[in-house]
Amino acid sequence: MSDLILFWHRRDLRISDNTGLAAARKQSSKVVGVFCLDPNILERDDVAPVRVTYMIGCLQSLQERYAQAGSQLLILHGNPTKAIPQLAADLGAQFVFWNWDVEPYSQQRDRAVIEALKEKGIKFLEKNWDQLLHSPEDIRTGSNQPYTVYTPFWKNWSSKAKSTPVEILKNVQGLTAAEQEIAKASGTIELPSAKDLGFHWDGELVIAPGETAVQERLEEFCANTITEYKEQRNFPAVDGTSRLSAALKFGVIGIRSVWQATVEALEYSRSDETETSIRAWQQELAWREFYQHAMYHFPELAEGAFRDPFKNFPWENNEKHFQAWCEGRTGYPIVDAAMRQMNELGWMHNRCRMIVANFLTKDLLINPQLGEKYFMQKLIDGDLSANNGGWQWSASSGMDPKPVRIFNPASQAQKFDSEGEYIRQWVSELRSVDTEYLVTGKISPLERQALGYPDPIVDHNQQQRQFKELYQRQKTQL
Ligand code: FAD
Ligand code: FO1
Repeated sequence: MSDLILFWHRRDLRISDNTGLAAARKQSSKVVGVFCLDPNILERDDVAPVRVTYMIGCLQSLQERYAQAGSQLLILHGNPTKAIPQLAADLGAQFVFWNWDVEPYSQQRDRAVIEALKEKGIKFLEKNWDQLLHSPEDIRTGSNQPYTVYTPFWKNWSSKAKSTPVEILKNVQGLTAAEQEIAKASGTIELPSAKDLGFHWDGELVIAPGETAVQERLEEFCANTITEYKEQRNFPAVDGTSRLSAALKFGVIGIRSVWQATVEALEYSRSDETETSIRAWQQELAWREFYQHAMYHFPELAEGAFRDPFKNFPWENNEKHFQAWCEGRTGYPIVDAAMRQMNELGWMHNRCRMIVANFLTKDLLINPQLGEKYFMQKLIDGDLSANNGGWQWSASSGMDPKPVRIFNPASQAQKFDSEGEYIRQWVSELRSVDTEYLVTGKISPLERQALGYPDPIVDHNQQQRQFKELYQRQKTQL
């Protein structure tokens, strides 16, 4: 057995500020990376081509980073519970290190890998958290329970000291030529393209793959946009948010580095407004952790509604309505603009995610799980915990104490796209409509017909009443 440590990357596609990787380097001067293309994930029907395209781009860049550091990133394609222990055994690795994740599938996969490693007498790193500033075990209520409400979670989470970034991988030894042959015989392959894997995305990516692009984006965001985040974050026509979500999902940047950037921005801040804005952005990072902790402690969230009234809710699930929603042809301009943005860009503004999710559940009376899945099929940042959290929040089926929240699409557009800029950008057939009618959606049937834009598929007021009635009925049946 050599002093080789195999480092298994999954959603930490970087060599800088990676706690598990830094621990491996501390223990040995010979560290080799591996990523396993996993059919259990890639063959699911909720994987977005844009997301895999971004992931493969990040892996390409990660291979270059490993080469610069003196080592290699190996690629496997197969079930990781077999392929990872086999490769480690064939290479005579002493240890396999990886960073822990919160998702139910990851728990099951990692336990199986641990069993196989134990059988082969290969050691592993115990539960190392890297993608979170605080592990799910560390943030608990006074009575030692996981939080189910965000505000007290935030109070506790934000009061705790945060770690600073760990050292980048450097001056490390990789495999010898002979060992590379062994790795090949053990199943390592050249990195395929996303297309080779059956994922076609020819559109742009909202963020370029790889560590350098994310670091630049973060720097730029903290130097300019963050100071007005609180004001600007709700306007979908404004580029007022970081667009770092895909990088955070795949760990292309370390969360400690992101946090440190906010701390430095706070040090430079010269006004209460700026400080409030930076804190508002920090709160979004805390939402990310809140939902990940929730998924870790309550994996049943992934299966459906958390609150009882929504467990057997009589959703209408009208297929035509669902299709119209997916395609951005509901006849509600703000909803359609948002859906078209996601279909074309693989990303949607947060305000619009809330609007369309609310519309699907409370106006179309469609099961939020259908919308949740559609989002996963389209988003570059599609992430089980954040997506499920966002959908459960919007459907009022989650942990949120406020029972029923109804959004009026017209008032949302009046408030957040008052000039109709966003709607015009994404619903081009409505470009010539007067702003007042565009935003409120009060466009006559004749004009709609002339412009090739559909009539509203439902009546908001009527649907809202129906939703409330159904909800009351569900509550009284409990
Ligand atoms: P910024 O405003 O710059 O926020 C910074 C980071 O904080 C984000 O990159 C993200 O990592 C995190 N964050 C921000 N808001 C939230 C939130 N509400 N919940 C959890 N984390 C948050 N986010 C995803 O990353 N993946 C998803 O699949 C996803 N699905 C969503 C579905 C619905 C129905 C809703 C309402 C929200 C969803 N979100 C999801 C949260 C949020 O919309 C996106 O994180 C955000 O729009 C990404 O843009 P940004 O990076 O510019 O965000
Ligand atoms: N992780 C992997 O280890 N192998 C993959 O092939 C893989 C594909 C993938 C595709 C879409 C996506 O959103 C994530 C993907 N991931 C992949 C990362 C995944 O989030 C983590 O492996 C989780 O730990 C799984 O629970």
